[in-house]
This record gives sequence, C-alpha cells and structure tokens, in this order.
Amino acid sequence: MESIYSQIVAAKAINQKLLALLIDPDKVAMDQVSVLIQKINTSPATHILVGGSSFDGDYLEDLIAKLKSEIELPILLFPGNPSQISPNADAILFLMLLSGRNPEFLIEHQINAVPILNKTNLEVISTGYLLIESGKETAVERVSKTKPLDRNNPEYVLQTAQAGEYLGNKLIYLEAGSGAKFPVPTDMITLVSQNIKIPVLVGGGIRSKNEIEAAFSAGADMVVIGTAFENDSNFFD
Ligand code: 1GP
Repeated sequence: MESIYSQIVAAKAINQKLLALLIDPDKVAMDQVSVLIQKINTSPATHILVGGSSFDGDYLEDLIAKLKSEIELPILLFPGNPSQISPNADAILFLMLLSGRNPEFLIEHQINAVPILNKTNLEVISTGYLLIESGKETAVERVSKTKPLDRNNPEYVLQTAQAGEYLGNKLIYLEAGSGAKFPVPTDMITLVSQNIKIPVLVGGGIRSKNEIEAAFSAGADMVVIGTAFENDSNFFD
C-alpha cells in the first residue's frame, strides 16, 4: 500500500487540497464518539489527526480503535508527548518544535518515543512544527514553555521552515495554536509554501469555510480544523 506520506506528496503534486479534522481526546467522551464518527463520515475531511497538548493517554487506544473501525480515512497521531502514541493509528506526525528553544520538544520527547514507536507499525513522518504568534497565549506555548515566532516576520518563519527542510523534515506545520485568536497570516503561508518543496500544513484558529479556502489559496496543502468542528459538528453541512 502507498504510504500516507506519499499520498500527501502526490496530492500536492496535482494541487489537490487536503483537510484534516483534529480530534482532541481530552474533549471527546467515549459515549459521544458514534455521533462524531457519523459527522466525520459526511464531512469533506481527508485525514484525521488525533492528539492534544495535555492529554495523558488514558483511553486513547479505545478511541482510535473505534475511529479506525468506522472511518476509512488515514488516522495520524499528533502527539503532545510520548504517552499519546497508539499502535492503532496509521501514522505519527513526529514533531520537532522548531520555533521553540526547549530541548524537551526539540529532541528529548522524540528520543523517549523511540522504544514505544519500535513496538508499532506506525509510519513515522518527520514534521517541522512552527508555532506562530496568534494574538493570545495558546496551549502549545503554555505546555511547551516556548515563545511563538513573530507573525510580522514571515522571512524568519520561512528561514525556520527551510532549516527544517534541510534537516530532513518531510512536512512543515504552521500552527497558530488551538483556538487561536488569529490564524496564520495568508502572506506567511504563501511565502513559506512557495519557497520549500515539502507539503505545508496550516492550523489554529481557522473558523470558517472562507478561512479554509483562504489558507488553501495562499498555498496550504493541508488545513487542520479542530475547535470549529468540536464546537459545531454541523460545520461542514
Ligand atoms: C491545533 O492546528 C490545530 O493544533 C487546530 O486548531 O482547534 O483552532 O482549529 P483549532
């Protein structure tokens, strides 16, 4: 079977835009999962991300097993820490918080994740993760104890993304943070996407279909929606 990463690259090559729904296990009760699954299955989503900044993994296995059994889309882990790794998913975004200067999120969690990952068949997708300042402190900033990149300095954001590409990252994720006041600026998305070859994911604070379209038009290959769908599962109707 073609890898999830090569599917993402193939979609980029033909300008087919991808939409990921982020499921935060902290915010989904097991007894609501069936309704959520119905909504996901009638949405335009192409991928499911599962993860959150603070979740410590209690019923992750059950949640992902259930999602997997009833949804055909690829399920990618988007972990805040190594306790959020489940063998039941298809792949993991193996994140390096390139915007921050906290060694825990640049390399320590990753080293600790290896023995866990080696017991799974998860496809590991190296992802440069860049937190962009978005109008208020977000959970990523709080949990990682790092500062986001200046939203008014797209050149430096590009330089960081290019460093990630040179280091071997396979994806760049421009993140405003969950529930961000302002999403990643579209001119920043354009500058980054036009100057790196690897696919660009954009998420955080995207609340409307117009904002999704704006991110796609600016050059995002995949848009990630969390809060808007959490708050209104009819968002795509
Ligand atoms: C957060 O980018 C994702 O990591 C999604 O953010 O919850 O604001 O959609 P929202």
